[in-house]
This record gives sequence, structure tokens and C-alpha cells, in this order.
Amino acid sequence: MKCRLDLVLFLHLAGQGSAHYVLNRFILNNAWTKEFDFVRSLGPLLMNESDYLIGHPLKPNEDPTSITLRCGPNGTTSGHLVGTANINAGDTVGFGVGEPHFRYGNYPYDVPRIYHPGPASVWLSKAPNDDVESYTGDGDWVKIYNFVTRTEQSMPVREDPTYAHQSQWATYLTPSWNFTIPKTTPPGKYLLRFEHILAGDPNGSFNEQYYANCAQVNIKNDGEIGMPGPLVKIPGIYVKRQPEFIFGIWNATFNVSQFNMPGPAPWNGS
Ligand SMILES: *[C@@H]1O[C@H](CO)[C@@H](O)[C@H](O)[C@H]1NC(C)=O
Ligand SMILES: *[C@@H]1O[C@H](CO)[C@@H](O)[C@H](O)[C@H]1NC(C)=O
Ligand SMILES: *[C@@H]1O[C@H](CO)[C@@H](O)[C@H](O)[C@H]1NC(C)=O
Ligand SMILES: *[C@@H]1O[C@H](CO)[C@@H](O)[C@H](O)[C@H]1NC(C)=O
Ligand SMILES: *[C@@H]1O[C@H](CO)[C@@H](O)[C@H](O)[C@H]1NC(C)=O
Ligand SMILES: *[C@@H]1O[C@H](CO)[C@@H](O)[C@H](O)[C@H]1NC(C)=O
Ligand SMILES: [Cu+2]
Repeated sequence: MKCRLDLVLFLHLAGQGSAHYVLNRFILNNAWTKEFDFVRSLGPLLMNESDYLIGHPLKPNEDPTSITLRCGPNGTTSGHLVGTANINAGDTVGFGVGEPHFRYGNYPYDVPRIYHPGPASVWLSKAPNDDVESYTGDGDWVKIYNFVTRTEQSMPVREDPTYAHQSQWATYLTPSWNFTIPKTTPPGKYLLRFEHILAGDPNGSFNEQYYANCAQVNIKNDGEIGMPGPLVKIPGIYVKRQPEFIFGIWNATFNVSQFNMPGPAPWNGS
């Protein structure tokens, strides 16, 4: 991260906000949809990067006990503003980073990216009575993926030694991330949640940051049906300064392979 220190201090003082970057473009049928076509819209979310500096933020959520952890700021109530994507269990879908975003200069800037190192995860929550637009996500959630160490989707390892070790994280600097909906997911309408976390600094100079966005999906499945679990509530999966999320992101000897993702184990589709 290395938000400049003046910005970091500013962020601690600022009011409610969202995030430095927003995973608001759902990837459907191998194509990027537009911002907030299927991802729950957020508020307040200003369209001007400079607004970050004058108090209206792409301000990250630092409180994993707040409702903002669920679907981003005001993302629990904006379901009627977006569409619901029709997909099949077993389909590959994804989330892409869209506008607005706060530019950050530790990489050659071209497109919006997940520019913080840290773990990502993907979650599902079935809407009662198939009414996903009204659903606030206060029901049960199942995790379907952790993405921690590098995969074939990861960006090339950065050559610059200052940042090379941050490339050990799967999603570091990727503009998007794709995954497969388990083939045995029970049919119905769901919130599909993507979460990404920036670690807090051990010396307290900044807290961990929780990025979360929810797409609305209608999952069809005429085949085998599994039993998703374990089931949890969100918030409720992490505490403030969650110990696993407090390590030095500039510590080149920190071994991402030894990172233990807190929260429930992902459902394996059985
Ligand atoms: C995810 O899928 C989209 C659509 O096929 C593609 O444009 C994008 O590059 C993929 N993302 C990654 C990280 O591979
Ligand atoms: C977001 O929710 C807060 C708290 O309910 C409310 O005060 C604020 O007006 C909402 N903002 C938008 C843009 O809806
Ligand atoms: C963004 O804000 C700056 C400074 O207030 C202003 O000059 C610029 O026109 C704004 N851009 C947009 C797209 O609103
Ligand atoms: C905390 O550590 C970071 C590097 O991880 C360093 O840049 C910063 O100056 C330190 N801050 C304090 C208050 O010690
Ligand atoms: C860096 O990470 C290593 C491995 O986790 C740890 O032993 C060491 O204490 C860390 N150094 C600092 C300055 O936090
Ligand atoms: C990191 O941890 C993994 C798994 O424990 C181990 O195989 C690997 O050698 C470690 N890498 C370094 C650089 O220590
Ligand atoms: Cu940041």
C-alpha cells in the first residue's frame, strides 16, 4: 500500500467511504460487464479522483465488524439498482476493477488494478424466496474460494525488489479475477461476494483494509446438488486488527505460503 503518510492520516480522520478500488465489473460469459450492471452499487462513491483528497473518499473500510464488510458501503440496500446475472453452476465468472478508483503510483499506470498485496476470497449467500434485489445479505454465507498464493491468473512477478515479494499474493496488481461456481451449487438467486484484504502494519501506522463487493446472480442447476457449508454471518468472520492480517507488507522475508486465511474453510462442492 504505501498510501502516503499524509493520506493515511487523512483517511483515519475522514468519514464514511468505500475503497481505493472497486470490483464493480462482473465478468459474465467471458466478457466484462459495465460498472454496477450486476455488482451492487455503493454510496457515497464520487466519480472524481481528486475528491479523495477533499474528503469524499474512495476511503477503505478498516472495520471488519461493520456492515460495510458485507457488500461495501450501502451495498446491502442497493439491489434494486442493478441487474441479476443468469449463470449456470459450473460456469466461470469473475470480478473486474472499474471506475472510479484512486490511482496509486507503485506500478506503471494503465488500467485499474487490485493494487494492494493481500488475500482474496469468494462467497455466496442465497436470497430468501429468490428475492435477491431486496436481500440485505443478513442470512447465511458460504465461502467458495480463498486466493492466497500465486496462480496462473497472477501477474508476472515484479522485477523491482522493493515490490517483488508482494507478487507472491495471487491477485496482486491483477485488473480482474475469475473463478468457477461450484457445479453442485443449489439453484437459486444469490449474492456473490468478492473480498480482498490489505494487511495492516504491525507498528500501527495503518490498519488493515477490507474491500468487498457483491454481484447478484441467478444460478441454474439441473444436475447434482450439494450441501454448502460451513455457514457463517457477515460481518462476524474477522475482528479488528485480525492477527493474521497484521504483518509488514514491506517485509520481504514474509512467506505468503505460510499465511493462514482466517474464517471458515471454503466449501468444496460436496
Ligand atoms: C478474467 O476473464 C476475463 C474475460 O474472459 C478476461 O478478460 C480476464 O483477463 C480474466 N482475468 C484474469 C486475471 O485472467
Ligand atoms: C449510506 O448509508 C448511510 C447510513 O445509512 C446514509 O446515511 C447515507 O446517506 C447513505 N448514502 C447513500 C449515498 O445512500
Ligand atoms: C474533478 O475535480 C477537479 C477539482 O475539483 C475539477 O477541476 C475537475 O473538473 C473534476 N473532474 C470531473 C470529471 O468532475
Ligand atoms: C511503520 O513501519 C513502516 C514500514 O512497514 C514505516 O514506513 C513507518 O515509518 C513505521 N511507522 C512508525 C510509526 O513506526
Ligand atoms: C518479517 O517476516 C518474518 C517471517 O514471517 C518474521 O520472522 C519477521 O519478524 C518479520 N520482520 C518484521 C520486521 O516484522
Ligand atoms: C515458503 O514456505 C513454503 C511452504 O511452507 C516453503 O516450501 C518455501 O520454501 C518457503 N519459501 C521461502 C523463501 O522460505
Ligand atoms: Cu490503501
